[in-house]
Amino acid sequence: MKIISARVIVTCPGRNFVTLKIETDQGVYGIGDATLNGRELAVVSYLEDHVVPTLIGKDPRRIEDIWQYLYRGAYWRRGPVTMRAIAAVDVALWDIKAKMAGMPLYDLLGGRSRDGVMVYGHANGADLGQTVDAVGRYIDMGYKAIRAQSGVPGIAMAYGVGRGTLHYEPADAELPTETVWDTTKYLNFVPKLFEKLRDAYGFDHHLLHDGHHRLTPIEAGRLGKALEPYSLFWLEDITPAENQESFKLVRQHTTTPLAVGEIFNTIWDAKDLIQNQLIDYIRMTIVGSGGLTHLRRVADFASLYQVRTGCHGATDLSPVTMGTALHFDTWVPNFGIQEYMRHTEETDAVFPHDYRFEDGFLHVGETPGHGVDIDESLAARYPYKPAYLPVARLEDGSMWNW
Ligand code: GCO
Ligand code: MG
Repeated sequence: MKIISARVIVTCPGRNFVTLKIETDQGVYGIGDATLNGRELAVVSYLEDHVVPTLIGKDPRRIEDIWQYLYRGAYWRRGPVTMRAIAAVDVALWDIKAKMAGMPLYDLLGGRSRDGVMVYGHANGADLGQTVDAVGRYIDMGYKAIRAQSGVPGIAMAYGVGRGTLHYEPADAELPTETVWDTTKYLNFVPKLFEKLRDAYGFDHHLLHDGHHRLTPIEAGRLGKALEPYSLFWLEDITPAENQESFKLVRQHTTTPLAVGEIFNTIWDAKDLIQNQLIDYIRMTIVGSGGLTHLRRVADFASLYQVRTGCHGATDLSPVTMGTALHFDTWVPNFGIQEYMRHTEETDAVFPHDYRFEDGFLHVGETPGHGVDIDESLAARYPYKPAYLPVARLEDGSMWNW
């Protein structure tokens, strides 16, 4: 069996997606996601100029060998561009293998560990009252777990606050929008938000919050401690994690569970955090972390330390990543939760898929492979549009973390 072609498809049905389609001499094809929000074309070039030529003629069944070839063979290891390109190839090959086996991907991975995948949705509002209402709407839709982000008094454009009710899309400008950040205002506000949410809805639902890398470790510890009475499912990316050791400081001060990892690319970004039990959930997902081949190693390693998974699932990860992640989630023994930001109808039409939401859970279908396809003629109707994530500055003009 041989790979006869590998093509990169770029489409923008409301937002940009990069997809790799690998075709074989036996008529079976596989699809992988390679989207890197705001830096899409770098991955397109990496794939087209440096990866695709090496794939032609290879045996697509040799997933592990091809992974090692692309990882070791580049000499330059790791990084978001490289690992997304590897992920796209890897997922397309798993898709092919599962189709050849006539199995849904979760079966090939080892079979079901659960009936459904608990997901959390994004509730956000421009102020406290709107956010409380938004959480109520998610409860009405049947969600068991909800992430709450709110506009903060005195901060003009807080992270996580969208314009619509269901679809939040931060990469919306041809050049990065500049936002202004103030930690004091944020720290004074967030505990009030969760106090109100627990007053309004009680303790039966899981509540989550994303700090989006804004705090220093000691500020993160303070916030975690202040939120303890409201029993969060997790506090996410509460401080940057380039220095993994800095989470020791956060941990010393709070029992609020911690989640991190959406910007990690390999196990090396998370090794110290996991083996020192400095986090509770690892947020790496398929597209960001070299595909299934690498992510399942991360999950196995994490299981030794009772760290559970919590795959990143924002809209900048295409339905291909969502579908593949759901197969992974259905199998992985140390599953925690799956993020689920709904894609727009336009995106769903370009990527037909068989996963479905019901009562707070997502369910994979039984289609052989990962169950997500791409409608190429529809995709061609939406050409690439440059779109950047915002940046953040402090009130005095210094650059900060968005
Ligand atoms: C999340 C993330 C996203 C990111 C986005 C960047 O928790 O879902 O923080 O909202 O900001 O993926 O492209
Ligand atoms: Mg996040």
